[in-house]
Amino acid sequence: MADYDASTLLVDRNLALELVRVTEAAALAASRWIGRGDKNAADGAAVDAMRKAFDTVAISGTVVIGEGEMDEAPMLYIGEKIGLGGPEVDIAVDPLEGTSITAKGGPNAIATVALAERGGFLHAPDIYMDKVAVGPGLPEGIVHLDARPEENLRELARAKKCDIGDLLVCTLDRDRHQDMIAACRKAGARIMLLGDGDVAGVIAVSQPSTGVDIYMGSGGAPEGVLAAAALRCIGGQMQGRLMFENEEQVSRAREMGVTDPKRIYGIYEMARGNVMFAATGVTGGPMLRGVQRSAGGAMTHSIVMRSKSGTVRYVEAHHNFARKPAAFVA
Ligand code: VTB
Ligand code: MG
Ligand code: MG
Repeated sequence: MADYDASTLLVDRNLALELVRVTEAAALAASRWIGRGDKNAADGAAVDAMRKAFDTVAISGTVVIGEGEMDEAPMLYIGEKIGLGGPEVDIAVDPLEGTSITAKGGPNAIATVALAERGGFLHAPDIYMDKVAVGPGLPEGIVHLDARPEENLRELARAKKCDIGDLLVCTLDRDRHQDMIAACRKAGARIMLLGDGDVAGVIAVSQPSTGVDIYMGSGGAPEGVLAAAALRCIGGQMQGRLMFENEEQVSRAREMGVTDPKRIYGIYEMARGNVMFAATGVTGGPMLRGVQRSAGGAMTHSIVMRSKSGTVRYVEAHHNFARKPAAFVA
């Protein structure tokens, strides 16, 4: 059992549940736009609602993974101070992870937030990150970003005492993954291709109910940090490497504190110290159900967890719009 200080514990615990309110608000707002073909409207609604919800949370937060730079994003931009006042924390947000999926009514869109002590998150620029992740309970270093897909699959199958054909790989359905997908298929593995949403894709490795054994491939770097925060809480291994496309991106990242552009980050280098993670389903997926709207209300399904205790909570909330403050009715 870990030592604890009762007052910090109370703050942490309450904060974790406050975070769910924040992701619920974003998911409820985005849910109005499911399948309506307008991804920007869905995203805007989620950002707006999440920003408002943060005003009621007792933190002195600084956004470090957000919606962009101050001059290009009106809200939740990098460096923005949020919260009612309280412990100094860093915040990573993706108010709607899966804008296109939401616009099409596809699966796996989530509203998500992570929180760390000051300086806890890698300040990931908005570029791609190459990622590999596996679930908890496996020998440390069992998979590696520099290993070929078939090597990672072989090692994973050996550790899980199964055939490669029993393994399910999850990745984004992108042309840039063609060679990796071909290598996995040649090795005999099965693949789940996602339209979008690699935060949920990476987290899936830690959840037996999803059937996913390994995540491979490149996606957004900010999404990589959010996924790392989640795995810090729930267990599992992940490596990430920023994928720079030009010198300008490299120097921009240097300004944000990235000293070695080729570095492979482990999970603790992306999300250090005590972290918390919350997500609410917008559209349904294997981990979270989507928002269900009905007359005068809605049901949301969320996950919230803390690295310190390792407790994972699923929260099913029934919202009664007639009794919610007007500002939070979406
Ligand atoms: C992924 C996915 C996101 O961006 O990170 C992806 O999880 C990466 O970019 O939902 P590409 O779409 O260019 O591959 C999103 O699709 C959007 O943030
Ligand atoms: Mg976003
Ligand atoms: Mg995103």
